[in-house]
Amino acid sequence: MRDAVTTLIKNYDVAGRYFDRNAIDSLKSYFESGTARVQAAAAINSNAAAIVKQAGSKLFEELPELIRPGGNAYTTRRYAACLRDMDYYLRYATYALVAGNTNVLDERVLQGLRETYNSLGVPIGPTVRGVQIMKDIVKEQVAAAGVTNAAFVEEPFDHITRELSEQDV
Ligand SMILES: CCC1=C(C)/C(=C/C2=NC(=C\c3[nH]c(/C=C4\NC(=O)[C@H](C)[C@H]4CC)c(C)c3CCC(=O)O)/C(CCC(=O)O)=C2C)NC1=O
Repeated sequence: MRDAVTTLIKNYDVAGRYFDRNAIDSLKSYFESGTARVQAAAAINSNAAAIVKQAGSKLFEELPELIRPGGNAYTTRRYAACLRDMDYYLRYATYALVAGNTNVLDERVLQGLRETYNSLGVPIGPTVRGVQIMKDIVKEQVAAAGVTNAAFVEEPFDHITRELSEQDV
C-alpha cells in the first residue's frame, strides 16, 4: 500500500535520482493540502452512516427496479450487501484521500471486483451511479464542514468509477 510520498520516493529511487523540481512541487502540494485532507476525512467519518444511507436512498429512488423482485438489491440480504459495498467504497475513499494516492483502492477494493460482480450479476452501471451520488453528498458535507479547496475529494470516487467501468480488452 502506497501514499503520495512513498510513491514518489519509489519512482525516484528506481531511477537513482535526487528529487527534482517536479518532485518538490508535488511534495509541496501534497503537504499543503494535508490539513484539508485530514479535515475532509474527519467530516466524512463523523457522517459516514448517514452518507451511505442517503446515497442508497437516492440510488433506489432513481433506479427503483434494483429493489423490485428480479432486481439485484432485492431481498433484505442483498439490499444490505449493496449498502455494505457503498460503505466499503466510502471508507476506502477516505483512506485514499488522506494518502493522496489511489493505490489502497486498487489493492484492497478494486482488484477482482468486476469479476466478482459479473459472476453475481451485480450491475456495474448502477453501482457506478451509486458511487457518483455518494461523491456529490461527500462534496456537500466537506464544504459544509468549512473545508475549502477540496477538489481532491473527487479523486478517489472518480478512480473507483473509472476502474469499475473499464471495459475488458
Ligand atoms: C473491501 C472490499 C470489498 C468489496 C468492494 C466487496 C464487494 C462485494 N460485494 C458483494 C456482493 C453484493 N454486492 C451488491 C451490490 C449492489 N447490488 C445492486 O443492485 C447495487 C447496484 C449494488 C449496491 C450499490 C449486492 C446486492 C451483493 C450480493 C449479491 C448476491 O449475493 O447475490 C460480494 C460478494 C460476497 C458478499 O456478498 O459479501 C463482494 C465480495 N467485498 C469486499 O471485501
